[in-house]
Amino acid sequence: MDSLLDGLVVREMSGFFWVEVTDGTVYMCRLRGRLMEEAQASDIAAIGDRVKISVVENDESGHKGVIEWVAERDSVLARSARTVGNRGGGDAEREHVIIANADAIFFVFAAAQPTPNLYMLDTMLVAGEQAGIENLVIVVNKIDLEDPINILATFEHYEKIGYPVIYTSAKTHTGIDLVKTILKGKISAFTGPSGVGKTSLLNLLQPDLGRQVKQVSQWNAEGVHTTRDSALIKLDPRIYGKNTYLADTPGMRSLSVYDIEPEELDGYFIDIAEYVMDCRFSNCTHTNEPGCAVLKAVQSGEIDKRRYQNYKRLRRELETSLEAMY
Ligand SMILES: Nc1nc2c(ncn2[C@@H]2O[C@H](COP(=O)(O)OP(=O)(O)O)[C@@H](O)[C@H]2O)c(=O)[nH]1
Ligand SMILES: [Mg+2]
Ligand SMILES: [Zn+2]
Repeated sequence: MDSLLDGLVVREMSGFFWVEVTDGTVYMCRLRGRLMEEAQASDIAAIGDRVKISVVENDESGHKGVIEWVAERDSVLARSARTVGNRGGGDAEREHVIIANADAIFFVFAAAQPTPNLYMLDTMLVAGEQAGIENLVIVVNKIDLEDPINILATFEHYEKIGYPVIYTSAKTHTGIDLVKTILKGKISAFTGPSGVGKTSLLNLLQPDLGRQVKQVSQWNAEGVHTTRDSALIKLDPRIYGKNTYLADTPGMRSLSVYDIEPEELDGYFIDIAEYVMDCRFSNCTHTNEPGCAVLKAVQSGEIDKRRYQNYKRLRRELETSLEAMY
């Protein structure tokens, strides 16, 4: 066999994968059958995967190849998907990869209009922690609409526990350069509720980028998985240098937690996780147990009360959805 080329999956649609190789050529690829033989609990390839391909065609009529090998993933942002045929290995659900190897997620909220939903933010941060994504960045947009004192009262705490917070206004062009700096050389994704200014911000990062990132829904009204088209948009190398990509994938739109046991949730609240080892009982739920180090830290103000309330609320939701399954 000819030598294989190293590449990055930059687009996937209907079982085809577009792979950008080192010299910049994009090959339209399918998966080597051998890769699909075993029952898979996860997608074999997804946007962001680093792969090796063999070349089938490389001339004026086109660039075609076959994905022969997929590298182990550094991070996996996933959601559940219904099993189709035998691909889930018999399980009711399998992992559908929204994006592999993302380096950063920007969680965009508005300082006002709409009022920030911190429960949604905390839930999304849990999803990002579970995915193993290194840079979880909070963007607070529309700072022109709210008193700075109120904005800080809402978001300053996140900086204290270790999440970068960038304050922006797409209207006055504040904070955009900071976002640009973080994007450089990374694979990133934007998410957040509608109306917070994502499209406006993307258009400031690169002309027309907001229109390109559509994040169309991949689920029809019955909740059934429909044909999906996910892509990594290569950002302008003159601004961002080489190897800077922004994800355009429908899965980012409704980012939520999936496949987390209630007992492991505390590990994904990074401020709560620090105290868990000091609880008297190893199965402590941090709600009413004696000797709970988390409760003590909430009472002393070391853990933010709102974060703790959201931990309890999300934990109850995870428990309820488990009960519904059995
Ligand atoms: N005052 C103000 N309005 C903004 C800002 N960013 C976006 N908007 C407005 O908020 C609305 C929603 O913005 P859009 O980019 O479509 O939000 P998306 O739904 O998150 O993509 C539009 O009317 C924008 O003009 C901002 O920083 N300040
Ligand atoms: Mg939009
Ligand atoms: Zn506890």
